[in-house]
Amino acid sequence: MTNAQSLADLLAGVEVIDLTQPLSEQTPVLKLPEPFANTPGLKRHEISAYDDRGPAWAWYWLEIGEHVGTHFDAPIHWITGRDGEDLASVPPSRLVGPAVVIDRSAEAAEDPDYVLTVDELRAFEAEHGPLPEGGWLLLRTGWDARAQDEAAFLNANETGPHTPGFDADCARALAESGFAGVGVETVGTDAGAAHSFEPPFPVHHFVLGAGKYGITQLANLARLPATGALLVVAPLKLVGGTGSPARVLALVPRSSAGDPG
Ligand code: 23J
Ligand code: MN
Repeated sequence: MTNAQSLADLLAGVEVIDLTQPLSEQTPVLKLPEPFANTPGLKRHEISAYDDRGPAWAWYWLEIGEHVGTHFDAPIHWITGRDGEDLASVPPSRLVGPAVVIDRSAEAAEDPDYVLTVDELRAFEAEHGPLPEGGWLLLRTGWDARAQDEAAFLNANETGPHTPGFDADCARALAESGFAGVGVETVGTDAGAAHSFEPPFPVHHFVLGAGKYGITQLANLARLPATGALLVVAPLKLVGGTGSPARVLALVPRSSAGDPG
């Protein structure tokens, strides 16, 4: 490829898959136990709606936590990454990279507390090659099917939330790899029971502590090949931001995109 025209030509062979959940007042948000503070979800306030306040225009101002819906976690979100990047410091080249998809939807359907282990990660790498440098590890669990139903999505009972994720050793191993970040279908990158893991919230602890990133509440991972997709994630360039709702797209060669639905 030698010029811009050839890059445009390449796009003809590419399908763009939206990995973003719709964002609305109904979007489920994380619920941490007492005594921790929780994030507000989305609230919209009308500025004008083609009325006296603005006869030809409609617009709103938003009230929303940084960590709501399909969103990006920056290193400074966690105490282990506090000296790392805020949203505005993330280099744009880190926001585009190859994605690998580990499908554990069958396991998560059997056990909502299913967590990926280092052995399973190594087995995946033996079959598909090592996690790509600067790339993204996406964990498919089938949890996206629950994303419009907060109770089913958070799946909490008297013992707390029960959603799939990674165990602490796997989170540590991920932090030591050359990849850019980890993406999940659940409300956070950590498993629902991860408040009781050692250390607590190990994906946040190790992955953000290593200067890597998280992406949550992904959709449509079933449509991606195990390897070969290119991920584009676009959080706000918020100065001092710890996280942000993001549009997440995957570019997939037309021949390897899975069937919709
Ligand atoms: C704060 C504390 C625990 C967790 C989270 C935030 C998230 O999941 C998040 O959105 O970063 S688990
Ligand atoms: Mn977050």
